[in-house]
Amino acid sequence: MSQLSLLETPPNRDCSALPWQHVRQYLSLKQQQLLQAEAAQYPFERPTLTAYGKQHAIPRQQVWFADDGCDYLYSGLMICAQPWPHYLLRLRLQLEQEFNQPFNGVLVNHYRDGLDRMGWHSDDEPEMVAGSKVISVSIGAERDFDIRHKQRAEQHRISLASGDMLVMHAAMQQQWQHSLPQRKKLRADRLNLTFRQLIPFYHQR
Ligand SMILES: O=C(O)CCC(=O)C(=O)O
Repeated sequence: MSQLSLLETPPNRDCSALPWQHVRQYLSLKQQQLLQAEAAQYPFERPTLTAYGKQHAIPRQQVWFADDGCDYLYSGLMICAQPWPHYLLRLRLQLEQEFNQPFNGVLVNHYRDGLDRMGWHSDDEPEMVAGSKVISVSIGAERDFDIRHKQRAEQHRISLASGDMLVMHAAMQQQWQHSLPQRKKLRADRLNLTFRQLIPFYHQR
């Protein structure tokens, strides 16, 4: 555990000033079931990354669904866009109405159990539209989601349960990093969908 204060609900401060919002139970049970069943057919991969001269497969499975021209350079890897599956497309349309923002890509991460994880990062790739929100939706096992400030010693923990949504405003990616820590005893799996707005054909320009 780091020396930083880990705050479930930050006491004595105006939470509305934080650039994220946790919306519990945003998805209906039916939506969760339909998306979970659909995900059984998603073409998940575990791409290999090179770190400190060593190659290793990422500690989770992932797939990127997006419009034509919205390939994504993520952690140094070019991920080609797959066509939108039915229920994911329906959720995209729902979110576009809700937030009045286009979401032309979604990264789906599948954490097979508590050993699967994601390290500290910000969703700040140059092909993402400046000022756009990233919407995260979780299905399956409840997992901790950690957020730390890039400059000051401030850290928060949110517990994301099945059906929850996390709205990440643009300032979150500029000033904060996030991660999904390992939970060694957890046996259940979890899906996370992050809907993003990319500049189309960014990598073909
Ligand atoms: O699984 C999560 O909740 C985190 C996903 C994430 O950080 C990302 O897709 O960039």
